[in-house]
Amino acid sequence: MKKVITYGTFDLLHNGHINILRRAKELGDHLTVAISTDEFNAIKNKKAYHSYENRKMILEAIRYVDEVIPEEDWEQKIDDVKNHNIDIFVMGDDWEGKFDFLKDYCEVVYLPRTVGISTTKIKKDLFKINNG
Ligand code: C2G
Repeated sequence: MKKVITYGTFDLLHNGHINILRRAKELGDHLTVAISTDEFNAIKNKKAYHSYENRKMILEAIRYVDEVIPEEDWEQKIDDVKNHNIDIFVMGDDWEGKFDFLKDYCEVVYLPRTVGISTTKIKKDLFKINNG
């Protein structure tokens, strides 16, 4: 069984998230998603609208996702790859090159981001709608 992993906050789920999850799953048979905890988001200077528990529940409902684990720090990826017997690590190409250290442990694949959508854009657009 070919196992894939990807990481992210996945807040305010949108088509860009679904596109990367679908393509990641298409690379193997099993997809693990490591979702940033609320505490790790604070380290990433991100404030998610949905709590970790709700983001986890939402991701677990997606057909492409087989397992959800917490992402608590920047240092856990090598252990995650080892402990979960991961064959392929996947991230959007806004992270191109940032995780090449994992090439010693698994295949590293950066996939093109979906253009025109982001959680930040959603928040900005909603602010404009609600504030004229
Ligand atoms: N993504 C995408 N297209 C978009 C928006 C996001 O392909 N329009 C991808 C990102 O490239 C990432 C994943 O969706 O691979 C999750 O995006 P975020 O929730 O923004 O995750 P991020 O804050 O980049 O956290 O250790 C890695 C970090 O946890 C990644």
